[in-house]
Amino acid sequence: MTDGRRRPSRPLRRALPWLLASLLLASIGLPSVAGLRVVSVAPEVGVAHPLASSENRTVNLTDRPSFTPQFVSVPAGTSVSLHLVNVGAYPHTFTLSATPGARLLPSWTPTAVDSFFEKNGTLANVSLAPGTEGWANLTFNASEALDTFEFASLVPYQFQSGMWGLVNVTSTTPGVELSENTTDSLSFVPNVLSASPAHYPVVVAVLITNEGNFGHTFTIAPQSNVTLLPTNYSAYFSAHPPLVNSNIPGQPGRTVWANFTVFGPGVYQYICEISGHFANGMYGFFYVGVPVPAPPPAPSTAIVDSGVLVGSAILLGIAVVFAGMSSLAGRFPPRSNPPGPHS
Ligand SMILES: [Cu+2]
Repeated sequence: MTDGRRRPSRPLRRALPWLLASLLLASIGLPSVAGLRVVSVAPEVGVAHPLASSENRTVNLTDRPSFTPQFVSVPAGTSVSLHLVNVGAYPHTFTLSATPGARLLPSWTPTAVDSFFEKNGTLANVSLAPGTEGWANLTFNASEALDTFEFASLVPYQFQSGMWGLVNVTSTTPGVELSENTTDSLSFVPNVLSASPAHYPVVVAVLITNEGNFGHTFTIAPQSNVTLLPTNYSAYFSAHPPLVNSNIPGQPGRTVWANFTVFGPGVYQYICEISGHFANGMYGFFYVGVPVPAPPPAPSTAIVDSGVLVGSAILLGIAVVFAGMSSLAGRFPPRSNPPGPHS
């Protein structure tokens, strides 16, 4: 039996291609295992909460330079104290315009910004040395509902570098009230809204402020837990009319109320229908009566995450089984030869 003599060298040779193929499979599989992990919603900029009267808010003044949060909602008819914290190493100011709807232009020089406030007045003007804190106590009466007031830092060139924000005064209508902003960088700020209504249906009012020159829409899906794509939203909204489709005129400081009714809890996606805006990331999610997912974890220092490890372990296990099977295959007794002509 010549076959019998060769057999001992065969198992490894037979196993090798299986092993290589399995490793290849594993290498193809790893990225797809990683890809299966659901990426959470677009980068979280902020969470708007249902407004509560006399709620105090903290606004951080940073060296980026920026105000965080940049947009603050204050209900009309109440007093709100803004807790101002300079978290940076440079001085900053929180200087709030007294003129509703007025916008500072980024092209203005520091002198022009100063003279605007000198001429038109301020609702608050707090200078903060590095590491210090202060308060701005604000009261808006009912007639100021829907007004928007800009704040900025008067330290030269901080406003021009982006250190500004808006106080959005919302109405006192019952129900859930939220505020939202649209930007020329084609985004909703924040892109995550949340509310925990006590009952359904619930009337929701979103005060939308356009900070830029581009027009936008606030168009929200009527069904919860539907994820729209730039390629299918038109067809979707044709079949399922949006809860609301508000046009936000392209003018800095313009405000529009989007009022709609939500009939049950869930996650409702909203988008801008202006051509190309959704595809550029202009969308957000409204979490109604369900928890907002935790923001994506900070990048891990681990080289691979646990999901990838599990996936590769499974695929390597398959590789070992294949290798083992193929090496054993050679050890099974050969099928009995067909009877020879001489037997
Ligand atoms: Cu848009």
